[in-house]
Amino acid sequence: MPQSSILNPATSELAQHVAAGLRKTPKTLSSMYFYDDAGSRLFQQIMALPEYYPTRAEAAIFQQHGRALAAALSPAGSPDFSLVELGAGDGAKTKLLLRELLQGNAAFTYAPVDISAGAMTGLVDTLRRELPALRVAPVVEDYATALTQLRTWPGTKAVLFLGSNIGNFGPAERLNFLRQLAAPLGPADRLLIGFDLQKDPRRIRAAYDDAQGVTAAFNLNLLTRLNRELGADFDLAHWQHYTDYSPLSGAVRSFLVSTRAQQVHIAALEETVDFAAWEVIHTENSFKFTLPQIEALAAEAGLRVVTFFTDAAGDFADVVLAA
Ligand code: AVJ
Repeated sequence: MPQSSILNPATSELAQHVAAGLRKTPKTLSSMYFYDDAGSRLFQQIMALPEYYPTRAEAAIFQQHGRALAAALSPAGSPDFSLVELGAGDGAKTKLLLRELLQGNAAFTYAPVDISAGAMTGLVDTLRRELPALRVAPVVEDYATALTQLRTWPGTKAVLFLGSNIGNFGPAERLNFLRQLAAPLGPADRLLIGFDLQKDPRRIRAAYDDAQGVTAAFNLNLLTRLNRELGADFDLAHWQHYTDYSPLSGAVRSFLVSTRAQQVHIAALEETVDFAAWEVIHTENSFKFTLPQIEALAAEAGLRVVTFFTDAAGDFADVVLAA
């Protein structure tokens, strides 16, 4: 019997996404699907690259302003406080914050949400070892499902969305997402959102096209995933990673480029897709922001900026928001 993609809901969601995305002009796939276990591991490698500054810049903010951040997030004397982190990944930066919070609030729970089960297992294991006193309630879900859970979340909460994950949304989706995050917030609840800031366009571009080719492997891994999970036959020898940055739109755009005319068969879709020579699949947007843009976005989403934290170099901002 052929491996069934219809019976696995996650795969069938991927199948539907790919069918719709490859019918668009330009062909488009969501960066959400980068994060299978291999993709999550490649992203860990990206975070350690010399060119990929956002992770280090945000870690610098947490190191420098950890105490103030913890204070801005956790209201004094709240008995059942939880820290919900959307897209927790390896949680490396968050650990700095967790340590601060543990010192001040004994009864708090850390609820990391991540789409990758592998990343989550790794995170829970390290937390058990490094912060044995911490209460951890892991959630393996995508953002949309996690947002639904926030509506009925008990107690006071701070919701973290770090690492400039928000940069993956286009303007309309971003506003919609923030409004959804804002809706379940009580007066003591807080949001902490990490925004990568606009800077030297060459530095930004280099962060998404590193010399070692790890980002290329990360982007191309999406095709490997489609080969495995949807029975596609993408030949990786005829695809390349390409990225550009526009200082006007603030968007880094990543593409998979078909280096020759080719056909790809996707068994799970019972479809053959034509690619012209140099045709692209648009796989990711990574938007970069200015502080005034962040203020305007917060206002539009009905949120109040409590505090802006930036690193000394002004590369990155972590913004505490309240309803
Ligand atoms: C995880 C979405 C923050 O856009 O910078 C890194 C993903 N893509 N290199 C980003 C990514 C290519 C990353 N985020």
